[in-house]
Amino acid sequence: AVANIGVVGLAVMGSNLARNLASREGNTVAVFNRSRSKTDELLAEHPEAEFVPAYSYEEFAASLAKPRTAIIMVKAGAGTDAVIQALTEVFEPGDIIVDGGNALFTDTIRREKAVRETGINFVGAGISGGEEGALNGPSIMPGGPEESWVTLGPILKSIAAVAEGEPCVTHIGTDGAGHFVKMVHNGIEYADMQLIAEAYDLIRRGTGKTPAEIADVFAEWNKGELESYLIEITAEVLRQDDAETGKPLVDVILDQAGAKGTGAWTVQTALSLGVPVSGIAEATFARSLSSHPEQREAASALPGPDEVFEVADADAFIEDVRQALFASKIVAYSQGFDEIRAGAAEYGWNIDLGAVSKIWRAGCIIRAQFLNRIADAYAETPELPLLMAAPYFADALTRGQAAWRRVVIAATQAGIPSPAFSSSLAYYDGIRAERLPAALVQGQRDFFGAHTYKRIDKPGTFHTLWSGDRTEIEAEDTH
Ligand code: NBP
Repeated sequence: AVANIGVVGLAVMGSNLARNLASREGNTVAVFNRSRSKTDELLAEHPEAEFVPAYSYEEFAASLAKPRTAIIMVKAGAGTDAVIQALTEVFEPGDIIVDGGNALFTDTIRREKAVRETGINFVGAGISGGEEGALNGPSIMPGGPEESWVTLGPILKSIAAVAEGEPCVTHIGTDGAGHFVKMVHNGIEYADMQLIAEAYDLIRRGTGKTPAEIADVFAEWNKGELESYLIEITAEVLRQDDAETGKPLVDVILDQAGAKGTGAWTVQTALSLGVPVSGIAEATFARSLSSHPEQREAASALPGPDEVFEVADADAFIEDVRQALFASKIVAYSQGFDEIRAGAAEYGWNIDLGAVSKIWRAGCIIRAQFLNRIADAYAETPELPLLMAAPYFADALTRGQAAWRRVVIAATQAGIPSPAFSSSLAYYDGIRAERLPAALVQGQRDFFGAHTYKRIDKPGTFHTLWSGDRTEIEAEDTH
């Protein structure tokens, strides 16, 4: 037993993670893959790394020092269950099994409970950053039992991305907390990407600028408060020309966005928790809408506005769009953190929201300076009820709201879809409203279903006898 850490599953993510681990001082990495060929390929292609290859689960277990620690990087779902089953047969109490795949957090809760029965520790860890991150330093979101963190912490810290001297990994909470937070990270990523795409579309259609010219706009924005990896790569994509046609690449890419499901999970979970993540939901739906060519064809004859959209002052419009983008982004992140807060309350996780924002500063797709401001807000007020109401964000929204409204009005009048911009603004106006028409909805519910209502002027629960003499009675609370 010579290895201190093992990796099971040597496809692109697993082999890159194994190479990352092997490159760090003090690690000896055992590797195993179901089919032998991937293990042999990894060994042949990377003779510089000192791997300890295993060709059976028994050999793999024997090569690991105790407590044995293994990271699973296989296709999420049945593959993960099969590997967990096999490892629990060859591991012993006190050993640690880490699932680094993209598991649904409820599966992780289920697996943790089952593995715990054997005395083995099970840790579901969200790993973000794709292939490149796995190799050079991902953002890692581990859940699982606290005691596993003693062994696992130093290993994960050794391979994680580093932001301002701090490794992008922290113990998120017990059982499924890590995969939950990774899921919401991906949801926020959907919203951020959709917002950027809407900004590009509005600028292009409003000013007639070419994609390469808009790339310059994004590169400029990347120097300010919007600075982020996603803004940076947007400029790169917009600047790219297609080798075959000479056209901007963005004009030859089919406009149907794919998805692997984590955005949908984020929205489904938010619906169950009763958390309005409208920006993430609209971003997820926007991808679905784009991917129905037959419906888009059927709708293509429906009319839009008659006037041609052309802004009078391109520079002023671009600045408005920048402010609308920043304001909408604040809403998206605020909603995402609200979902994590609600998830933690529901599942009993003690999640440090400031620490979460810090481990997203490097290694993952939504990395940005902006996350420091989120960490500051939670450092100042750990029990912050709503992130966007914290001073830094409230200031930005106060500065940006007029521009935000102008952009949403312009988009609406021009018939340019901006679901994420406009839904974020609707959320902003809803959450800040002194009074909402929810009062009328309660009245309707009481009318047709005797669902009762509360009053603003006295405690208790009430029902109006709608089908009788319409007097009000005190009622049992059926909200
Ligand atoms: P894949 O998701 O393509 O999975 C392939 C691996 O799973 C192979 O090693 C395969 O072994 C193994 N496997 C399967 Br399939 N069924 C198995 C079973 N029943 N028993 C044992 N091994 C089994 O690999 P990936 O793209 O490297 O991703 C790995 C994980 O990381 C996934 O959960 C993914 O969602 C997650 N992730 C991926 C990315 C990314 O950018 N790709 C980013 C973040 C997270 P074989 O060689 O014998 O077929």
